[in-house]
Amino acid sequence: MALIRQRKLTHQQIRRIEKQQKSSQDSNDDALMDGVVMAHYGKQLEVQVTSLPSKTPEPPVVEDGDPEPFWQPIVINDIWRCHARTNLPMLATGDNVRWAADPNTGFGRIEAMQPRVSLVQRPDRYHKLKPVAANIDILAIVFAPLPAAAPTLIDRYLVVCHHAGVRPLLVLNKSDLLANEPNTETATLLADYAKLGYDSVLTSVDCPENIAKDDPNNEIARGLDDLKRYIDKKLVIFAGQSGVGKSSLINALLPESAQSVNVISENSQLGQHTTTTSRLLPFDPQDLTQGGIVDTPGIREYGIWHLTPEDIISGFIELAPLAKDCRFRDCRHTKNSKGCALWQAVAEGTVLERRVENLVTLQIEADTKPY
Ligand SMILES: Nc1nc2c(ncn2[C@@H]2O[C@H](COP(=O)(O)OP(=O)(O)OP(=O)(O)O)[C@@H](O)[C@H]2O)c(=O)[nH]1
Ligand SMILES: [Mg+2]
Ligand SMILES: [Zn+2]
Repeated sequence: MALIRQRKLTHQQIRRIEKQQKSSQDSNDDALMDGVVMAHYGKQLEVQVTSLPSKTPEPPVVEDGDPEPFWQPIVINDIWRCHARTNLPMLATGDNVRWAADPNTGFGRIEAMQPRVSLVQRPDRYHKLKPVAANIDILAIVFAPLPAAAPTLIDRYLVVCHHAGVRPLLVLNKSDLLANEPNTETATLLADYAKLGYDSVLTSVDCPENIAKDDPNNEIARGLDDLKRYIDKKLVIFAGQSGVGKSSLINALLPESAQSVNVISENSQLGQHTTTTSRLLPFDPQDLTQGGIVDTPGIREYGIWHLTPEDIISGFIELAPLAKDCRFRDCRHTKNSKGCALWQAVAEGTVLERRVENLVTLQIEADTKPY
């Protein structure tokens, strides 16, 4: 049908239509620019300007005596309140977007989402999967000698990382507590994960005076610098149980200036700062390529209901390749499972018993979905 109708048009008509379509496309494209989603407030988002539109909008000409109309110039690295086109997937902090700013209103409109390199998601309290943060490079799993580390929680985060496409980094904070009273349990825990091939670092925020801070051989004093090196130019999330020092670490890593945010369109009535789920705190607010920290309070209570038992075992990197040797294909890997290759490996001392136990616990949790 379309073909037949097209043939009835003269070549001249077709050319004219194409030209019209192209010019409207061009004027849209001219207004588009790159941006990064910095925070999320329900239907509104904050977007930082990371490139300027190819055609800068001209401010209106004001006649003598006329009141100055509202005009928000588009300036690189400014942050704008935006709405997103309704046909876009749900956007998250860290998303790279194409968007247009309207200087007459001070509001922007997100037109497109760029492909994501990673996506951390979690089920909300209605068990609907929500994006938490996009394009995260590293999830720092923070634990400490006090409150005592929970290996089950660490394993859970490792599964989450594996599934989200994010690299885990184990951070044993409050390492100053180890100096006076070596806590073998916590130190062993870190060593166990390092043996599995995970990156790990010892940190201390409250470095006591008796520890020589500038001694290059002092592992504890060096900790924050090691951490900085790992997360340099990266987008990072901090996760871990309450009281391990996530906020302390974040404060130590971010220069004062990065934490105050300057948001355009405060003139609007919609300036409520309440229900933010996560916010990107850049290491350098003038250059987002330097990376930063995505502060997400919600990540602590991380459910894994959206994952299948297969997803979960693939996050146990040393166990996943063994499972194919279990006698039964539907082996549940519980302690009394006949011919379970994982328990065989435990007996031989090549894998840790607690890892197999955690695997089973998490698989059962994923299998008994609450909905
Ligand atoms: N000794 C010691 N104490 C620390 C260190 N880092 C943090 N703390 C203390 O641990 C307590 C908890 O630190 P926070 O940074 O609030 O912990 P958090 O992980 O953000 O806790 P939530 O916000 O509840 O999840 C505070 O009293 C800090 O002063 C450290 O490296 N060594
Ligand atoms: Mg905190
Ligand atoms: Zn098995």
